[in-house]
Amino acid sequence: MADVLPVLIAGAGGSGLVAALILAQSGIKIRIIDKAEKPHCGSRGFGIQPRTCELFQTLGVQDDVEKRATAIPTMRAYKLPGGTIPVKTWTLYPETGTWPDRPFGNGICVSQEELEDVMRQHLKQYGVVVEYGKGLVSIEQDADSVVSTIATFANGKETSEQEKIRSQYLLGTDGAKGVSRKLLGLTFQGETRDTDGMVWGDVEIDGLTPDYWHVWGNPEVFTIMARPITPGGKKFGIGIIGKNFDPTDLADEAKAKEFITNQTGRTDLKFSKFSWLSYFKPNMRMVNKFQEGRAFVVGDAAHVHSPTGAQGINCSIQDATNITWKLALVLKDLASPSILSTYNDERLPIIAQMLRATSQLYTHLVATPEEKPIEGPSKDDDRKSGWLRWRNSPLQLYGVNYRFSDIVLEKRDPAHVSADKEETVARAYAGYEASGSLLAGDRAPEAPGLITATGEETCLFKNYLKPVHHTVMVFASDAEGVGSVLEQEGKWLESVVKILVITKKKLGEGEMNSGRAIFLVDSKSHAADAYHVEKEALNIVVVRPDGYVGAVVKDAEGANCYFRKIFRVI
Ligand SMILES: Cc1cc2nc3c(=O)[nH]c(=O)nc-3n(C[C@H](O)[C@H](O)[C@H](O)COP(=O)(O)OP(=O)(O)OC[C@H]3O[C@@H](n4cnc5c(N)ncnc54)[C@H](O)[C@@H]3O)c2cc1C
Ligand SMILES: *[C@@H]1O[C@H](CO)[C@@H](O)[C@H](O)[C@H]1NC(C)=O
Ligand SMILES: *[C@@H]1O[C@H](CO)[C@@H](O)[C@H](O)[C@H]1NC(C)=O
Ligand SMILES: *[C@H]1O[C@H](CO)[C@@H](O)[C@H](O)[C@H]1NC(C)=O
Repeated sequence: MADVLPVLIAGAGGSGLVAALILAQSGIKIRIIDKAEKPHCGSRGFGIQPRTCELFQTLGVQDDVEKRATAIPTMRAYKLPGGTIPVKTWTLYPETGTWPDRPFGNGICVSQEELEDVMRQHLKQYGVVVEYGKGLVSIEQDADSVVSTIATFANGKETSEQEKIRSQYLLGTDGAKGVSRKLLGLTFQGETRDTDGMVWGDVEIDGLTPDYWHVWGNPEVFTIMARPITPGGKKFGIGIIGKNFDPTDLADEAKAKEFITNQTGRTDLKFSKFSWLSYFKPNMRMVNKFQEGRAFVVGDAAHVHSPTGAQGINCSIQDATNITWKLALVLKDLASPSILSTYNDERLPIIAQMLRATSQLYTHLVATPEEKPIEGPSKDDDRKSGWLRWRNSPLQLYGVNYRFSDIVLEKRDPAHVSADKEETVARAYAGYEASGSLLAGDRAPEAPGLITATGEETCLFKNYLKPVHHTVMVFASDAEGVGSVLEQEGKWLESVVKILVITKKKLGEGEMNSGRAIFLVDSKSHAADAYHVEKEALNIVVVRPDGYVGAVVKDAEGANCYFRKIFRVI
């Protein structure tokens, strides 16, 4: 198998690039191809959920993403006809603050073309370059490998030039229109709104202030939107969203401009050339399974949703983080290939529930006649959400959890573990917000205010929780507790398990007996609070590479017990 590539990634959109980056960071050799001859342009999926920002931070790309990001603009709707008198000004999301354990507030906007560029820049540091103009055309599998046939594409057409790539695993990240799903024989069921359609595009507009996300609506027919892309600039992302109205012919520059001018009455607006313009049919579909043999589908290749709720990128990136850490362990022969099936088990219920939530939002995207925009804020109006207000907190994805998963272990709070698996699966997406509990399977929260041995202040996401290793966090009140755990550290493979010892007070020099643990003082108690650590007790929280709590246990043997679920040998 020496000449066999470990992983081939087919498709270099958001999912493929994130998967590539995590695998590259894990030291796994990959190739990533894309049928397109050059990177796609267009803002497309521009809304990034705060949970995604957290994952970007652990990936080490968040600082670069932020440089190209803007805040989600305030929305403003105008009276028709006329189109200039504001009738309502509001925010898309109810203002959410930031907390020590949730450092990112309301999410950000970044054009997908920018986001993908950041990922490509980071990949380059690992010597990985996207191979453009190479499309997957067929897949054959045997027990040990996948053979993918790759065709060279030129001028948008498949040429007769082909290459066969043998790999141990294949990730199909080729998007909604990709072929991997079909080649693997997966079904793609759900709903298409046949009577509806949308047109999206990026264009410079003279005469429109970049201070708002502008909205003109004709109830029950369409909504026209213009979202400022660059602060203080002229570039806008425009959308024409129909309801029982399918604007197929409007994916044409002249027609789109004419329609917008006609319908908004804003004859004063001057449009320049569109840098991107595309027709889009609202689809809400998902595959029946995420894995076939040694091939996996990830991102839009596995599920497409209405753009409402901006879950596409967010969920795609979660898929990618989910499968990659497991693949990396298997390829290093540290975990059994059977762990790969948990990708399907863990993602399927979450995506199914997310689809239901975004479909519901979609229904509310175009205002109904009773929901005519009214002056000023009104609670009732917001609840109906007809005017693009997203109140559904699960959209922020904090609730996504794997409490139901067979590969998590909860030993601290067994009373809270529901014996009813169906019930826990049903809450995989919405979660347990406000239940005041933190159990194995939940999102691992952030904790700032940690002081290193050399006195620097630090936090978990930036420096410690990474997509390339498990993190064992040992919370102890005394040196004895710490010692009892660190005696076992030799069992946890250093390359894929990091150890943090988090104490209230600094331990003495002679009490820090470890060749590898990092000792941190929880100066403001944020870590103890976020992880629900009781003062006197020994608590061990194991965080998975994907940023979820794998285990909450009371002693080192508990941690061993968890690791036996993951690793071949411990
Ligand atoms: C108009 C529009 C607006 C959207 N708005 C939002 C939003 O606000 N928020 C949000 O989260 N999401 C939004 N989305 C969805 C978002 O763009 C997708 O969820 C996201 O791009 C999924 O990433 P992906 O990597 O799975 O797929 P894609 O980004 O589609 O990438 C797939 C890649 O695979 C390549 N490919 C295709 N076939 C092959 C092949 N045979 N071999 C090799 N490569 C292939 C393609 O060229 C492409 O580069 C929007 C999408 C559209 C179209
Ligand atoms: C991700 O979530 C944010 C909201 O938190 C949303 O605005 C954004 O559109 C989503 N992104 C995508 C690509 O769906
Ligand atoms: C714009 O309005 C004019 C005049 O009513 C009409 O002829 C034209 O078809 C309209 N264009 C579009 C794209 O709706
Ligand atoms: C899989 O892993 C990712 C990130 O590591 C996480 O965000 C996601 O929620 C996990 N689970 C599911 C079902 O996506």
